[in-house]
Amino acid sequence: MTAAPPDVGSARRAFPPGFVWGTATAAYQIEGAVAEDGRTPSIWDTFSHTPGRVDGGHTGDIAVDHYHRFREDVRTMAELGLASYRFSLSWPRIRPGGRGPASRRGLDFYRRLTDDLLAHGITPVATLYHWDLPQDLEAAGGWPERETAYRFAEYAALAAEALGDRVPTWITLNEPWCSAFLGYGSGVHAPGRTDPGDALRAAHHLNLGHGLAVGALRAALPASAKVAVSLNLHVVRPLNDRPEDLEAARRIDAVGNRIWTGPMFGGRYDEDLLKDTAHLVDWDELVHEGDLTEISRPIDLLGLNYYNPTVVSAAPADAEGRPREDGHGAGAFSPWPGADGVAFHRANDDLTAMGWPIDPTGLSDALLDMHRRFGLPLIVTENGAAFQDTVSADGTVHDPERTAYLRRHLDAVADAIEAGADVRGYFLWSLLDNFEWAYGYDKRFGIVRVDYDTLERTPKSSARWYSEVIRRGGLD
Ligand code: IFM
Repeated sequence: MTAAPPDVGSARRAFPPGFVWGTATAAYQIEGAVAEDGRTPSIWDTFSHTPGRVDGGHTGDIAVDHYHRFREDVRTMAELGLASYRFSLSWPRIRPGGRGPASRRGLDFYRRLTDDLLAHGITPVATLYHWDLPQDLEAAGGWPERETAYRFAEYAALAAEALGDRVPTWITLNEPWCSAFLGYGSGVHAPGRTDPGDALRAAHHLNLGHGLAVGALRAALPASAKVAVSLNLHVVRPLNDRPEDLEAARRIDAVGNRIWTGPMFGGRYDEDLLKDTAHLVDWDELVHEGDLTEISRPIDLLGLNYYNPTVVSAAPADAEGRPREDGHGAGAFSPWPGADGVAFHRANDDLTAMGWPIDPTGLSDALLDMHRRFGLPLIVTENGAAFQDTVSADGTVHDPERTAYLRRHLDAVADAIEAGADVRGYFLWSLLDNFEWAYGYDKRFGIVRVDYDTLERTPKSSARWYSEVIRRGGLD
């Protein structure tokens, strides 16, 4: 597939000049090669090898073998006309065991990858932490321990010193809500712990790690480098405007959103959040003097990952009948510490293969809300959908549902831009079908299909559609 010469501006709904079109992936989901070149296990290696944790017993051992096939993947991106590629660096590959010196062999992989991207005119965007904490650091207590934040900042410095000459945009954390609350609260993600106090401690140390890493990145990177964070801010909507439903929405907004944006952009944890969770954690002991200053170091861009809105109400008194579905796996333990009386509802019945309701208005609402509240340039660092793809007899994959999803969400981004939000780019999740965490390989988010027997890649019709959007600079 060869991309036609750019014809930017010819689209009926054109995006601003310079708008960055990209795709996104993450190391554990695609790389494989988990024991190669000195890489040590991460919490996801341990978790996926624990029976019963991941559907089908799937692991990231091979994933889609991007470690060995990255040149083919970069070539595909170039053929699609992508301007940028967001990938994550594997902490246990770059700093095996999470401590000590950087691994030259680990860094060399990312040097080869970024050199190849640049040679094809694709700008690399590196995420430092997409959930693969070195298992040795988990053994020492993991994110609920303060020390982990310091180790993270050291790793950030090592990565930036080695790759800062070729990576212009750095993202500290991807979706820290998932790391803290799915990893240590509901336990449906690695490391699979279920203690609400630990989940809150993890949240603060992820925030601290972010702030310390911003400092480390600024010290190591050229002044022109951009530093960002990717948050999966929840677009929280009350089911009704009953006061108790508004109160449910407030609680979820506090522990889903403001627990990150409060300290990062305001240098504080909001009083209502502290009150909701005071029975679970001693905040005075947890937050040391100077932490909030550290966490609120200015960043250049705010990344939003958006998939669906979160509709909530007060739970009915009869807890048996209370809907528990919140789109993150219905485990026995809640990923929402301090929000016990809250019930979750589907926004509608138009669902992706994840069971997530399709509602693009959430994306425009979130972008505008962030624009108004924080005034920072924004990027959509993830958006996309899993569907049950079928391969035709001639080997092609026609995925009109994914194309429709993408079209509607890009329209929503254009709406937000028109209404004044400063949105600089869109990174489609995901380039390739890949390891979808606790769901294993059955949920396919890629615009490029991967045959898991042969690892052969086939761009789906959505990839060709996206390529055309890029070529025209917008939507028709
Ligand atoms: O696959 C994940 C990604 O790793 C983080 N954001 C959501 C995606 C889809 O679940």
